[in-house]
Amino acid sequence: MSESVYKEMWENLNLDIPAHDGLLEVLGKFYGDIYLSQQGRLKGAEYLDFVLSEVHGLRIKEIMDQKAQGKKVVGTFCVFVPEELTLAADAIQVGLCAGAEAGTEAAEALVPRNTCALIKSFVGFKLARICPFTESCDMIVGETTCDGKKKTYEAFGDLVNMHVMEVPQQKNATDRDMWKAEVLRYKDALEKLTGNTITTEKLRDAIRIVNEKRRALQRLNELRKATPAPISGRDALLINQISFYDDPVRFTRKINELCDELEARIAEKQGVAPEGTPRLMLSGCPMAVPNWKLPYIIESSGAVVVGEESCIGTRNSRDLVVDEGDSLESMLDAIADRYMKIDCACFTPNTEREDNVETMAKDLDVDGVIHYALMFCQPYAHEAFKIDKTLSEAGVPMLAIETDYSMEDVEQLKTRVEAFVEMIK
Ligand code: BJ8
Repeated sequence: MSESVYKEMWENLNLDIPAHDGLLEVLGKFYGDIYLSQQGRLKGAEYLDFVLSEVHGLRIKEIMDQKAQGKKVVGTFCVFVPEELTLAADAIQVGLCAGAEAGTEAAEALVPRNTCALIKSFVGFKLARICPFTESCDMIVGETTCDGKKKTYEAFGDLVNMHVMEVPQQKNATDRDMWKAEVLRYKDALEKLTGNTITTEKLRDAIRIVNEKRRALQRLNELRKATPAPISGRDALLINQISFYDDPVRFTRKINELCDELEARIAEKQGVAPEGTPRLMLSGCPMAVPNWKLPYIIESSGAVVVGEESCIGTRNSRDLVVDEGDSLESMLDAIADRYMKIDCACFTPNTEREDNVETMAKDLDVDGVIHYALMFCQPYAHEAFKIDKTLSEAGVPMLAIETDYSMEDVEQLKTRVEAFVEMIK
């Protein structure tokens, strides 16, 4: 990324330029070590490399150009925010990554120290002024999922223009009614922000765009059932991460091209790791860019990751909005229903997740599951016990890991992962 070309844009976004330069340098090195060092990558991975190399450059420029034409930008932290509505309001939706340690000291003046790394990261990125996506947002949407997030939004709301969606904790009829009301309240907030009306036609087009994006991700997941594994877990994770901030139509086209290449590779029995390499699945908390630590450790310990049961993974792509166009009211209902199926650990009870993990482990024919919880994340740490029980009854070994974004525990994690891989071989 040519810094001189974009420096003025970053300055206009009020970024802390020296701190931002430092972040890009670390990110570039990290990406080189973890991604560019891989052997036998797909040609389609050039798209991933390009998007990553231009993540704070060309993509931000595109967004700023669209903003100059009157478009609004909406930032999100959670897969509960219906992208269909955002697009139907002619706005741009971006996931705000929150996958790296940044501005931690400043963040800890706003949230307790024993808060998960993801929350500290988005607060830290804002306070340190190093994320051009955050700075380009006209509205940031939070949600009442875990306690850490919902209490943080109270303080975060003093720093940015926030809209908080109330997400139910259970899935009874009354919860669904409340969620539908929240979907409508979000629609109103978008219409107010953009000055645009969400019409039947616009919502129909938006649903189709987002469904197509999810279909491309579903196609990718399907292809990952092949043996030998045709794509690394690292690249597949990156695809899921990019799905949150690249243009959705371009993303869909590129991922479908990449899937064409995967199909050819599978037909020739080619893979990224030899047949017989232990196949592992990740399950748990989302891994936001550039949180590639655990997949890298796993794939340098003699195993390959073939699935991610997470919000930056199948939890975001599993379900489509079933109504692609009858009436505004029926599409809004279909959106409410689709998002109520999300099996986030913030729900109680959350037996769907146990069923989904078991089904996915069987479908992908995995040799084991690594359950990943961020330190201080109560919902996923609790569910690790249930997932372990479900998997052990299904005969699938599981390793539970709790970690954060620091590199201090890499050696210790590597030892545990290597022992697990050895055990399941
Ligand atoms: S739908 S998983 S994206 S809430 S790791 S901040 S839960 S303490 S991220 Fe999530 Fe939406 Fe659920 Fe998905 Fe809290 Fe846990 Fe931190 Fe978390």
